[in-house]
Amino acid sequence: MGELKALREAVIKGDIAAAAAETKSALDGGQKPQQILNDGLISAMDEVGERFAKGLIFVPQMLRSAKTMKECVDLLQPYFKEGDVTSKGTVLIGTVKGDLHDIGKNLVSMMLEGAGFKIVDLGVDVSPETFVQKTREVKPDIVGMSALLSTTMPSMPKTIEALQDAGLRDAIKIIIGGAPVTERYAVEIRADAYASDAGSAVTKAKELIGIS
Ligand code: B12
Repeated sequence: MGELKALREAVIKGDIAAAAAETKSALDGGQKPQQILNDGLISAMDEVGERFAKGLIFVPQMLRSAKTMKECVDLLQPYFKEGDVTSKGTVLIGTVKGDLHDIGKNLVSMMLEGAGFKIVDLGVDVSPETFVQKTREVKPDIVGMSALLSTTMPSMPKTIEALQDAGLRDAIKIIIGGAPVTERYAVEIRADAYASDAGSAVTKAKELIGIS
């Protein structure tokens, strides 16, 4: 547990070298990757968010912590593969228009991939038009949308509407997530599912395509 405290602090400080070393040492010490992720990395980003909200740190520090987290997640990635990785279906995923946060989306993608889904990642700031165009092209089973800002959440219903107008809505399942997003919001905008974290995103995605 000592390593996780040190890892948390290194991520908050944005000290990439120290955080990578702590991640490796936690893995070598037998800590579960899921625990390192939740209690070390995600918990550190929550603290970073709180410090930012209080005006104690600013965007550059937040960005530095994000980069640090990414390096550590890369070290954990090989541990998140499930045994059977035959393709379970395709997920088209992106962070909605106006929103540049991608750590959560990338984690969800990584876990889904580890569980056997094929991922087509559209990146960040994805417009409803791009979601429509790529849905037409890729023909995914599931479309996933991420939003971290309350101001970009309305891009989700706009995207769903655009998919509906394009006649694509009935051929796909839609799952949404991101810190300000809720189950209730998912119901309100008629998404098919909501998940609060990457682990439950996998469970929900399997349910959506009937392989739970
Ligand atoms: C890192 C960070 C940044 C980085 C992002 C770097 C990157 N590459 O992503 C940078 C510095 C760029 C940034 C910028 C800004 N940020 Co910022 N940021 C954060 C911070 C600290 C952490 C986010 C994060 O990565 N969390 C860790 C991940 C693992 O968690 P997560 O994203 O929630 O994802 C999990 C779940 O939500 C879910 N999930 C996520 N996506 C999806 C998708 C699907 C389909 C599913 C099923 C599930 C799912 O699963 C994930 C894994 O478990 C948060 C604080 C916070 N606690 O959220 C603020 C925060 C989100 N930012 C905030 C703000 C205000 C901004 C800025 C406007 C600041 C500014 N003045 O410029 C800009 C906006 C830029 C833009 N247009 O997007 C506010 C938002 C307030 C609000 N409610 O709207 C927050 C909450 C900070 C705060 N407390 O004030 N930010």
